Order: sequence, then structure tokens, then C-alpha cells
Amino acid sequence: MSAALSNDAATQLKALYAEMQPRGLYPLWEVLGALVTPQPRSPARVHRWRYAEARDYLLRAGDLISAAQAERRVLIMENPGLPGSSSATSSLYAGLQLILPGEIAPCHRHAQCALRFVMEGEGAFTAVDGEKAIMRPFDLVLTPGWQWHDHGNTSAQPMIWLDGLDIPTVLHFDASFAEHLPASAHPETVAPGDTALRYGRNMRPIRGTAADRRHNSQPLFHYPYAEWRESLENLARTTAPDPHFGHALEFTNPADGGAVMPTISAHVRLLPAGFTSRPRAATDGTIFVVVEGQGTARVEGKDIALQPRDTLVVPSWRELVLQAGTDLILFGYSDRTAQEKLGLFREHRG
Ligand code: 1HN
Repeated sequence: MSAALSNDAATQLKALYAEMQPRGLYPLWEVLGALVTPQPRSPARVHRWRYAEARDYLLRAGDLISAAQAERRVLIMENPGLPGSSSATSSLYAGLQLILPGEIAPCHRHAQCALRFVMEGEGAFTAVDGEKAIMRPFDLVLTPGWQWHDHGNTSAQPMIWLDGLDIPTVLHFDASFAEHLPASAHPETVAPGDTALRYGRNMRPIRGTAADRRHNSQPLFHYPYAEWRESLENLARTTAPDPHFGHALEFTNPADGGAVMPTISAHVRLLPAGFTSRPRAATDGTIFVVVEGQGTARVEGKDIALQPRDTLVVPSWRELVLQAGTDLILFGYSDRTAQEKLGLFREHRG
């Protein structure tokens, strides 16, 4: 407020607030500055989870509770600035899921969109509407909203992946629905790879014909490491790195050329050995996974060492500088596409 209140007015206002409060009425002028900030002021913090540490706790949980008992055996990576929220950023969730040999995580579906980014193990599957995606390290697998999904591990090793979901976003809109399939696994509908052949070759079955069996809004759900890594390698061989991103590729939805899901954007980037990015801040708080290499993330003057399989969260509007010691490959996901649809996304490139 510009001019100070008299003591008398201040006292009377206090009494007025106390009288209004039981009726659900509050003075905006007391809180306006905190509601409409000149810049984002996320309570979320920059945080890194070391993979080896989290993995150890996850395996210990695996000795005590089965995937079937837990429904999903997951350690939530909760942002220390958002306690009690089960959130990594204000809009997105991150967790590490373990499925042991022989286990099944039962079939369900929910309004929330999910991605899986494989950390270790090979040969377990996520089945989406009854089609298995056989998972290998650093594959991206989607379970878009309301698509049936179960997980199973028919391999001989533990399988661990990162789950990324829009749980806080759906909670924000009070729009959560979920249901279980009466059977623990969805009946197998087609052989693994069928969707990639039908919808992943810059072609698709003609709409409404007998072969058109996937959702029109997002038919694809498996983006294999072998494919994205080759594309990134080609960029690195043929193109100068972008000063802010290095070599970067976004995963797209072939239905509309946009982000993989309505609320989540996902990308990979390769920073060549010795590269230091220009500083950049963006409104989409981002969760990164280190795929290969070593490097440093500098945020707010603090250096965070990055090792393979570590998870790093950088909240909205924190200026990030990435330094690559060796070739550094990162996977990242954020709510950028949701913000773009709402006209909110902004970035600052320094
Ligand atoms: C979920 O359905 C999975 O299907 C993993 O694997 C993590 C976290 C919150 C809500 C639903 C899964 C989840 C989840």
C-alpha cells in the first residue's frame, strides 16, 4: 500500500477481517503481492537424487513387499520444497518403480498420463491396452490417460524405471478417475511392435477401418533408446550444438506433431564433451535423468555433479547452466506443452 494507514484504521481493519473470515471473505490487498508475483516464485527446490542411493532403498523395499501387494512398488521422488505433496515439480510427479523377476503389477487405468523411462534391466514389459512394450535401458514408454496398463517381469533381473506422471496437475483440476481391470493382466491383444508398424512409420491405418485399433489422439507408446540415440548421434555428427540446449530432440505424438501427451513434454539432449551451455530459465520446471556421461548442473550459483542414472529437478524460472565433462546425454520431461496451451510458457535465454 502506498500511504500508511492510521493506527485507528489498522485496528478497525483487523476487527473487520475477523468478522468477515467466518463468512469466507478476505481482503485481497493483504495477499495481492504474493498471488501476482512479477516473476515465478516456485517453492520447489533444485534437487538431485543419486541413483545408487535410491536403488538401494528400492531393493530393500522389494524384500519386504511384493509388486502385487503394493499395486505399484514405487519410491516417490518428492521435492524437498513441496513436502507432503508427492510432487517433483508443482505440476509433475516422479518416482522409481521396481518389478522383480516373475512379478506382475496389475492392470489399471486412470485419467493421469504417465511415462516410463527405463533405468536398468531388460526384457520386462509394460502392456498398453494389451500390447507389450518390451523394455530396454533408456527406452521411453507412455501410458497416456485412460489407457489400460500392466507391467510384468519375465526376465531374470530386477527391472527399474522412472515413472513420470501429471498427478499434481490432475489433482489441481480435481479430475482424477481410476479403475482396475477385473483380471490382473490385460489379455494380449496383438504381438509386441504392432503399433510401431501400424502407426510409427509416418503412416497410419485409414481412420475407422478394421486395422485402426489405437487411440486417434496418441497411438504410439514406445520410443526405443536405440532409435532416439541414433537420431541424437546423427545431430551431434552433422550440426553445431545449440548454445542453450546442445543437441536436442523432442519426442512427438504423430497424431498432431506436438508433445507426447497433453500435459507432458519429453526430450533428450546430448552435450558434447567440454561444452558449457548458455544460461537459460523457463517456466516449465523440468525433471532430468542422466543417461550417459558426467557433467555439472549450475543453478543459482551452486554446482550439482551429474552421474549416470541420477535424477535432477530444476523448478520453474531457475537459471540453468549445463557443463559436459564427457559427452553428456540427458532425458527430460516437463509441463511445457500444458503451459503452451494455456498461454503461460515463457523462457529467458541468457
Ligand atoms: C501408476 O499407475 C503407475 O502404472 C506408477 O506403473 C506410478 C503413481 C501414482 C499414480 C499411479 C504405474 C503411479 C501410478
